[in-house]
Amino acid sequence: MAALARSALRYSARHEAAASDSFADHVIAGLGDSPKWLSAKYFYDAAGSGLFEQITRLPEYYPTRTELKILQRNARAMAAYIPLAAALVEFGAGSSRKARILIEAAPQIAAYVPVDISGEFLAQEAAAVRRDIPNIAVLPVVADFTRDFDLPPQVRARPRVGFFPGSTIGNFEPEDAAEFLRQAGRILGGGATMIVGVDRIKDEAVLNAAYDDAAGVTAQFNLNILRRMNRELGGDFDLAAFRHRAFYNVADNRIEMHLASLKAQTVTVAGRTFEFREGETIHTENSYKYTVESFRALAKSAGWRPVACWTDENDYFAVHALKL
Ligand code: AVI
Repeated sequence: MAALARSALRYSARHEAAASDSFADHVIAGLGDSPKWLSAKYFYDAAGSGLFEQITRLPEYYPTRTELKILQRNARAMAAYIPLAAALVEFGAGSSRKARILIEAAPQIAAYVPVDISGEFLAQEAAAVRRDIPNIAVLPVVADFTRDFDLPPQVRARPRVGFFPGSTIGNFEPEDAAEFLRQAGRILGGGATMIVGVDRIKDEAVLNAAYDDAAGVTAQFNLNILRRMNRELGGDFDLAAFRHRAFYNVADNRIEMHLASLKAQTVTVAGRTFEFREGETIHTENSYKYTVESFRALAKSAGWRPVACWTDENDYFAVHALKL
């Protein structure tokens, strides 16, 4: 994933409202609150993006390879939902690996519109897709995909298909996920199709292992936010005095990631001082899981009509097709 590629993710609308766009203001609001929190969007500096790439290859982290398998096995069936001369609009594009599977299986796709906040990475990916698939128009848009943005004029007359893989939708609070889908519908317009990857509710042990891997990569990914505050905001976090905690919250259908303070301590960051009790945590991420039905209900509440769903032999992950 590109550095900052996911910086559009919100921990929740409430938290976002409490903090302005600057990292320092965000940290002051989150660490000054009770319980303490930080937005998962700040995981993705260059080091965090590299660690996330490593996570996607871990034996315990099933989502990436499961979704890839679902896409590979069902791309032709998915292509049946893609109209002639369509534009494929990928929200938060990052790497084009998953979009390429759809593009190869659906020669009727005439344009690919990757949308990402990281302009540099987007330009590199766009150049690679242009080189490898010369017969489609590649029209990158540098934008925060959670906010309103304009589609390039060249695709306005084309049928549009949205693509949002990776279960990134799970990192939104459910009400924000519905708002995102509503907004995607407004951007794509009437008659649009949307293809969304969603992680499913499953055995707790499988979920817990995926977010607390034996090699400790997810722990490093979580702790990296402390390293980032030290570097960018003059913080004095002792990384050895915090521990990664990840667990499945059954009542709320979500993995929660926290950083737990191993002792009572005082930390200075962004020019402020924050007290930690022993065992007190900073809540750094939620990753919501859905059943096929609960995701369909969410999509319907946002104005979309679920038309198809593809899954894997373990029922771990689902790729949904929605129509406006
Ligand atoms: C980016 N997102 C879909 C990942 C997830 O599974 O929620 C982020 C992640 N956090 C820890 N491991 C992976």
